Amino acid sequence: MKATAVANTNIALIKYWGKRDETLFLPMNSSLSITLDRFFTLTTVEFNESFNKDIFFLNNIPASEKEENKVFNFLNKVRQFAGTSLYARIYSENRVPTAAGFASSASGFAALAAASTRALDLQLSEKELSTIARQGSGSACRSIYGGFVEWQMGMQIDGSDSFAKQILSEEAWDISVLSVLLATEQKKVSSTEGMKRTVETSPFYPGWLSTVEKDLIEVKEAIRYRDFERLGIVVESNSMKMHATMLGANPPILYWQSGTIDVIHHIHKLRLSGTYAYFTIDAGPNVKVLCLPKDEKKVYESLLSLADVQEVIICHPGSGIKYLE
Ligand code: 2P0
Repeated sequence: MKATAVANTNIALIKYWGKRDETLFLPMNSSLSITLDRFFTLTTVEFNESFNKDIFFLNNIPASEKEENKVFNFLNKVRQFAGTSLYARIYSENRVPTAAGFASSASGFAALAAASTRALDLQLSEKELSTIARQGSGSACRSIYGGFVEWQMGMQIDGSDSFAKQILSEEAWDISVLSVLLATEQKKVSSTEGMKRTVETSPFYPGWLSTVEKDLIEVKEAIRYRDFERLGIVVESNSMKMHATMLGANPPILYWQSGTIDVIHHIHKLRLSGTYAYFTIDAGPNVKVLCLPKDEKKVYESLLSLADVQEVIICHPGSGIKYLE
């Protein structure tokens, strides 16, 4: 009763920000992401009658108590779903550099959901797997699939209709996602805490909710017609609106550093000079820049010339869950 799965991280083009149910990880709004090809988590899960407790190793060392709690809580949900009380050993390798500014929770819980359910021989559809992965970390439900992926928020109180689906495969449209790493990453408010505070205290949050569905429709149209400029405009605006809701929280949440703002201005300048590049920023100071593959080298080199930029990692659309035998 053992299985190994690999899941890639994803970057949201339309952001998930806020939960309507914290236990079930049900979002306040639908979101849309690209699964990337460069950063992933590889996880092996073994269930055995001889084990007398759960064990979780992360990157070859025993995980912290906080990490264990999140993982074991999730495993309890899988056990309940499967009707088993067997304990497990989990070995996980995160090939997501913390400094890269990608949440490893998306690839982490997608890989854990896939490996644990496969080890228990549950024959799940991707939709069912996505619904389960969501309950480890919201964004994980999108990493089940490759390419362009939409997480439909759903309406049901039990979350049965809140799962992701692929809207375009990774082969169907190649765009470049440049992950821009800035000099320092200060201790930050976790996404989970940040979204809770925003929903509860920001007067701008209703404004976010009233426009996100329109942004989602616009991005889907842009993807359908492979209209990169149309995509970029709405992606950048959606990310800015998410950060505006956080600035209105009490106490306010500001994830940006001065280097973040330098990259924003730099991208605007690139566009004025005729290069179509757009940015998006998650719950941290680092920036992701979208451009067409033909402009990738030029954008990459220009970003490296900025003082606070430490490294730029070029990604492209990647695949969904893979199982290793
Ligand atoms: C996203 N983020 O759509 C948004 C945009 C960060 C900013 O999903 O609480 O680790 O585990 O569901 O999924 C990061 O939050 O949060 C995230 P939980 P998660 O990608």
